[in-house]
Amino acid sequence: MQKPILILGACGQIGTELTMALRAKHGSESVVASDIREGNDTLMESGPFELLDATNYEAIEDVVMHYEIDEVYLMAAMLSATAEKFPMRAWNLNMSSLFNVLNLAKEGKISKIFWPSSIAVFGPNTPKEDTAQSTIMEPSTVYGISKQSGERWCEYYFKKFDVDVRSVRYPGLISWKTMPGGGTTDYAVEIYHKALENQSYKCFLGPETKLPMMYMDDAIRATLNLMEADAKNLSVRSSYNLGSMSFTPEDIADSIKNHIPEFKISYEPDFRQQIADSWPSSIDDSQALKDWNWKPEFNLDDTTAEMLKNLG
Ligand code: AKB
Repeated sequence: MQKPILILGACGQIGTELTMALRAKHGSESVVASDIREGNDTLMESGPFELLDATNYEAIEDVVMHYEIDEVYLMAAMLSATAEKFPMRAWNLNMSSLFNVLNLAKEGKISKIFWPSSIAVFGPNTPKEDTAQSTIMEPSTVYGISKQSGERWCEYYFKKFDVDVRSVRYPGLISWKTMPGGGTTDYAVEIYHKALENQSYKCFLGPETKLPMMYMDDAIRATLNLMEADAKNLSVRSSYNLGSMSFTPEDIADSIKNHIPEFKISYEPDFRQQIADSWPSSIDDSQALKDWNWKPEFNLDDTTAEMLKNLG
């Protein structure tokens, strides 16, 4: 039987779907959702929920003890675009929440952690195409700096204290159930909403900005597979590169036009262009394939069909 799981940041874009997937797999009562705010009705009504601030160690510890939590998924974070506006708040949230769960594991109060990293750990000096698992990493964003530091700490806690922490570097994630908030790749979700509402979208990135992206179902499957993998097969304890598709705003617009021929895209790049320009265009995820058999299933056209069907 699955020992109880806690999700911190369960009401966000990834947290919502991850909670539902874990509840479907292990039973609702074994999966405690938590967030600093309430989430959608499906999430709130399908199992236990706690209002919880991921930066508050004692509050997390109380919930861990109360439910006898064994595994924690830390999904609370401030993403790239918002983090540029509030650097200290982003650093505080992203780092103190991570230390809280790492220290709970170090003290033997929980036994397994999932913590998401991001393609934002790479920077302008990183080779852009097929970016390798280990390469130049000089992130130029607040968010990227916090994720890269987080990766170092995860590996450190694994090596020094035998903490079973597992991580993937998510690319931009595309989903229809919950909106993303504060990311640079959010355009690839907004565009589907606007295509259905107005048949037009003004993109905050330029037409040729190619970024690694992934449909949410693939991201959830990757997360569950990594958490179930045999520990002895895992050679990376910082964070695994995770690849799927790469496309530009022009490509996604073309894919939408196959369904909505009158769709029009225009471009007005803002400060997020510089963030996107510092990130890779495509990812080499061969280590994830080798260690835990990672294979994506959705390409851009599959994603477009799913998004328009479910939002329409
Ligand atoms: C963001 O755009 O900040 C995130 C990410 C790539 O980690 N979606």
